[in-house]
This record gives sequence, C-alpha cells and structure tokens, in this order.
Amino acid sequence: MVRSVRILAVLSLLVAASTVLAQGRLQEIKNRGELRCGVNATLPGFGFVDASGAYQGFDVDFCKAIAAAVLGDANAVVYRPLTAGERPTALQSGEIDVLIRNTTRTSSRESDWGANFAPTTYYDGQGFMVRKDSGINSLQDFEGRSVCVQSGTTTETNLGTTLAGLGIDFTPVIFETAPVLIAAYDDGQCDGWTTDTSGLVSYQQQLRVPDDHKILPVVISKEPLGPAVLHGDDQWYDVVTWTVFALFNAEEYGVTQANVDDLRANAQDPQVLRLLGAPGSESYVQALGLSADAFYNAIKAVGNYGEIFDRNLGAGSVFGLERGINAQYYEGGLIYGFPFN
Ligand SMILES: N[C@@H](CCC(=O)N[C@@H](CS)C(=O)NCC(=O)O)C(=O)O
Repeated sequence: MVRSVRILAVLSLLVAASTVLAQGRLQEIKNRGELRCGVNATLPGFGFVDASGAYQGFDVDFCKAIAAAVLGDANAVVYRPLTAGERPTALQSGEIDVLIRNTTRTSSRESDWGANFAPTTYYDGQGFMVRKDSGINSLQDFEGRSVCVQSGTTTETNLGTTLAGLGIDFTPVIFETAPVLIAAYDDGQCDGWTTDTSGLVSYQQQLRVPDDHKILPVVISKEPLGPAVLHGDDQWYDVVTWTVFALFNAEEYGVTQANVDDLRANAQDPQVLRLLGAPGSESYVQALGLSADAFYNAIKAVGNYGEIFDRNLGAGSVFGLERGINAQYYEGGLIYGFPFN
C-alpha cells in the first residue's frame, strides 16, 4: 500500500515535471507578453527595416502571425536582427524564441545547431548574378574568375562543392554581411555573386543600375527556407508548425484577411470553423496550448499564405515573383497545409 502510494507520488511528480518542461517556451512567451523573433534586417521582401523604422517582409509576417496566435497581438514582437553567422548562437542561447531569417533547412542545422524546422515557407535555390556585359553565361564561364559570397551560409558551402565538382578554378571572395558584399560586387570587385535566387532578385534593386545585371538560368542547390526553433520543446515546435499550416490552410479554404470575420461567424465548412476556432467547433486549436481564436487572430493580422506572398514578394510587391513551386499543391506547387483534426 505504502509502496504504491510512493510510486503514485513519483509518477505524479514526473507528470508535473514533464508538463512544466512541455509548457516551457510557450508559457514563457505568454508570461513575457512578447515574442522574440530572429530576423534579417537587410533583405527587402523577406526581412528589412522600412523608412519608418518598422520591420517588414515575408519572414516578418510569420513572426507577426505567431505573435498574434500566441498573444493575440501581431505587434507584440521584439525583432532581433541577425547576420547569417549569428543565427545558431541566437537560437542555442535561447535569446530568440524562433528564427525566421531566410534560413535553409539542412540536416546539419538540425543536428549541429539543434534546430527544429517548421514547414518550409519558401522553396528557393541558389543562383548567380553577373553583369550583362561580363561574358558569363554558364557556371563554366567562372573559370579563372571571382565570385562574391557570404560566410555562415549554405551558399558558401554549395559554391565550393559545386564548382570544385565541375573542375572550375575560381576565386571566392567572402563577406560577412550582404550590404558590404553587394557594394563590393557593384564596385566590380568580383565577376559574379551568389546566394538564394530570391536574395538575388531582392538585392538587384539596390545595385546602381539594376538593369546592367542578370541572373543566370542556373540553380545549384535546394534552399527550403522556413522558421526554426530549438530542439527540446515539442509544444513550442508544434505551435510554430501549426501556425504555418494554419496560414497554408487558410489560403486553401479561401479564408482571407478580409473575410475571416464573416467566415468565423457564418461559415458552414467544418474545416474552416475548426481552423478559426469558431464557437462550438472542436477544440483542436486549444489542444495546442492556444486560445480558440489563435489562428483567426493570425489570419486577421497578416492574411493567408497567398496574401503574405503576394504582398511581400509577388504581384503586390516590387519584386513580382511568381509563385512557382511555392504555389499550393492543388496548383502544382509544394505548399501543403496538414489537416487540423
Ligand atoms: N538560405 C541561406 C542563405 C541565408 C543568407 O544569410 N543569405 C544572405 C544573402 S540573401 C542574407 O540574407 N544576407 C543578409 C545580410 O547579411 O544582411 C542560409 O540559410 O544559409
């Protein structure tokens, strides 16, 4: 009898301890009242500081969506601008809750950094920019030439392995940050530069004469970009993951920033009611540790995935990027929201 009481006591202690652990960061953010998001401050379209000093961009909108889901306030975000090389430490030290900085999911980042990546929000690939009059039209043309590249990135590693694999003898010119790299490239210090193709499109606008440059029709890698959290906190990982899926699903179900109020009140589709945590719907959102209206708040704040894409990168932006493989799966792309049930 005494023994079983002791076992029960130990078991309930273990359950309590695991509950505290499981609630770690989500509860910490709720207590703190703000989300700490690691972002890019210099990549227009993805993460940058606008003329008024506000953070803007595709990645930044995911920070806002998570803050809206967790705290009911898309502005309850403290942005931590990070260089490429600062990312792992910011994550590992716990200084940021989530990293949303055009970061590629790779096996070594999951194993060495200890990062858990939420669903990919932008499928990218590494490309090259050159001057139109450089005579460079293919990777082979880099023989004996120089390429600007940023340190602490997948770009740096891919460049070395791909060109070496092709037997191309080139000189990498390495920079720590993009603004310095771009100025150097624009000044003619390298014959070409390489990064994620979206980054090339974004930074091309900052060159003195953007039209003097072209992006080669070559992609040398897969760069699936998405939010990452630190290993070891499953509940927090689930919240970030399902906020992303909520925005994917919202697009699929036709839920927009403009109609979300109407649909929460009047929709018939149980999937929509569930996603929006409409009164009387099943409590799948609360089961994640969030309030029923969490994803309603997120969509109300930033719109669905398609709206975020269009506003920051697509037709509604200066970049005019096509959805391409970032289209929804039912339109031939890779964006696929998993089911809430
Ligand atoms: N996706 C790649 C590249 C990320 C990256 O840092 N790209 C550069 C060039 S687009 C950048 O964002 N630089 C911004 C800066 O240094 O301010 C990675 O995860 O390593």
